[in-house]
Amino acid sequence: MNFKRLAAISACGAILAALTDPAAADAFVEPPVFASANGVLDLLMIAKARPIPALSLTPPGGGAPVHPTGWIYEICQRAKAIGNQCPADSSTVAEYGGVRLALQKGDVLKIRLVNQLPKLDPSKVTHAADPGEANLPLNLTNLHTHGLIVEARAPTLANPTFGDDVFVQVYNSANGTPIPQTTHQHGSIVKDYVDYQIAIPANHPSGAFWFHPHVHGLSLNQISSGMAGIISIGQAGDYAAGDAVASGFPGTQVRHLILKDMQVLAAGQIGFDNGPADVAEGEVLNQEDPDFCAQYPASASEQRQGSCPGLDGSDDGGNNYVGGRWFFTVSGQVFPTLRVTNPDGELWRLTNASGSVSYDLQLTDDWTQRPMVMQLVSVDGVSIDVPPATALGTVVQLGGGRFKLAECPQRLPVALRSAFICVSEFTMMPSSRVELWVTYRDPKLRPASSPTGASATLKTIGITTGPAGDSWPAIDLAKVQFAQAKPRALTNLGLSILGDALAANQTGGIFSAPVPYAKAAPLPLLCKPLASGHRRRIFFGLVDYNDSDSFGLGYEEVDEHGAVIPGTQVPVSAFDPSRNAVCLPLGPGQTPVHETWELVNLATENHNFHIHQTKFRLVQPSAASGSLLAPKLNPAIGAGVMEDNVPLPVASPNIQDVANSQNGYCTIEQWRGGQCSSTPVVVDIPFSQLGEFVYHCHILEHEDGGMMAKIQVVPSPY
Ligand SMILES: [Cu+2]
Repeated sequence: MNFKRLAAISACGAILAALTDPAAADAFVEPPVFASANGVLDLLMIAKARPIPALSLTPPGGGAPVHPTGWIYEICQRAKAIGNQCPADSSTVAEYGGVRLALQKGDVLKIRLVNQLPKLDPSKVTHAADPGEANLPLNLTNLHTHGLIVEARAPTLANPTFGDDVFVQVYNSANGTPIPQTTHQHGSIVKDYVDYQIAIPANHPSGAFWFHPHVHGLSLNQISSGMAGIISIGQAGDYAAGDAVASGFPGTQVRHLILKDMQVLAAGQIGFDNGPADVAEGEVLNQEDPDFCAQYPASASEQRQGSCPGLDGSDDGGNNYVGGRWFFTVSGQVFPTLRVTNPDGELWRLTNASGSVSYDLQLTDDWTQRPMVMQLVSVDGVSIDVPPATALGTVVQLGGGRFKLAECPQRLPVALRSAFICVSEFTMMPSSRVELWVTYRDPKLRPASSPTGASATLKTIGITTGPAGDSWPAIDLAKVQFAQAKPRALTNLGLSILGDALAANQTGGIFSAPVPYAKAAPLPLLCKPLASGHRRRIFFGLVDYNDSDSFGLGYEEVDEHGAVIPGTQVPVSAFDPSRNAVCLPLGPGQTPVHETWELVNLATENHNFHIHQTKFRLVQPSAASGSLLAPKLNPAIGAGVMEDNVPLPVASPNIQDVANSQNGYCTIEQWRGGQCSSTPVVVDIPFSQLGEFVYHCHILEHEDGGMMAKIQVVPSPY
């Protein structure tokens, strides 16, 4: 009784909000698409500053709203460009929300990236005093194709373009000349523009990936200012079909939800790492502060539709953000409305393109206030392969503990390759992607026609990343209206998934087949295969536990009994691009090589491990060979879930020092001595792409702060 009354009030509230809040009427618009043709997508992308009309701040004294100036990509087809400029017509896109680059397997992605970013106020640049980082105020940039399994190719005389190489630095010469750095030089320095040529392997998985800048020290600034877009390879129909009709799920029913956030300041004075500095009305705080807003609304009357109000944190030693606003957009829109009208539902591709924010997402039914159930289709761009007999606990482990599983409707007596995996909540740390099939469901969770007025709210319910971590706010991100009246044509209970996670590991798949472009070459000095049975162990910690910003990674190699190999140990150290933390060759005949890595979190805050140019699988060293968690993947059993980023659970110290005097971080010695317990996350990583690349924490505050290391994969000598 009470329940129904509450529901009525809340539905009424929603209608009121729709009438009074013009943003609520905003129908969701798909990101603009640049699609390849005849095997090539050739673009000009100009990184530049631009006001964002969708975001506005009303000055406290009234007056015209102020739009923050973000950094965006102006993009056009290269064939239409005039030199390094895009034409001033509708074929040029320059949106904050991000575009989608639609590619097919076997395509070549060509991008000329031009840097026209503004020079930065050195007093507001955080890492410019770090080794080798004196040039950061010049706002150099570059590009990384996150999640793509492609070569990290450096230029040669024969081909002066770059592959997916994060070590190139593009300077805007209008901002001044970079000062040569004697230490930690990050790689090639180029002026004004750079040409990328990224070949997508013919056996690359279909799915959802993204691109963003990757300059060490400025990644957070540039991504939180808006610089990111998404990449799709192939079609959703390549791996997903309705369970009623065996034809691919239509691309017209796929939505691309790019999650970005931006902290917009009111005029005043803000404390930066280098001290206090004046900020203008509408200025963007591109070193994000998790304490910009209160984590939860102060009262039930505080509506957080796509934003939250700045908080006065000065009593706790923080900044006063009153008058400012923290925006959380979906593909560039503040609290858009998604109308789900097709009776067979929609496939949602979500990308966390925020710099440091973690989201804990739910789709909450507006009547019942309960999380709705959605079918999990892919994780980090690769469709899952979970055979029906898989235990649910195993599924959670495979997904890195990111999902809250929900009951699924009974599966039909048909031979679906992958079980229905249903989720009601999913955590997305920075860079994470997920694909979900969304449709209205009846109380038995079966897909059903939606009653008139059925709606839901896509929201992040707020998440704290451990005792020493950050508190990310609760925000309503989008309104969802269901109008699914007609009979379903493709689906009975869900989508049938033929996961690329499996295909990638089968004969001919990218993690199985010889690497076509790799040619035998002598091994460089200090580069050798990891001995059979050995594992690499990576520590996530602080270089100096007295300094909470001194993020770094440590390293050691262990044998099959867990004993550390003498001479391999590297203490927790900040990123040094001049030295390889890891170097390995491909296998004989230029075949992909699998390695087992142990990821040890020394912190009482979560980190988010990410590695370039590949995907990995969570494993359990003790799992039986018939399990999806077995250290060695058996394609006859299944491939489970392949990820490119995974949250690392927090350490639990049993000594007070860690919280009291070590900024919440254990030392390697304390972990080894048992004063700090932290169960390693163990992953099986296939290496199939050559080049110099990185692994790092994808919380960009941590990455920019040094929690990154370099790895090189070279050809096999035979
Ligand atoms: Cu981290």
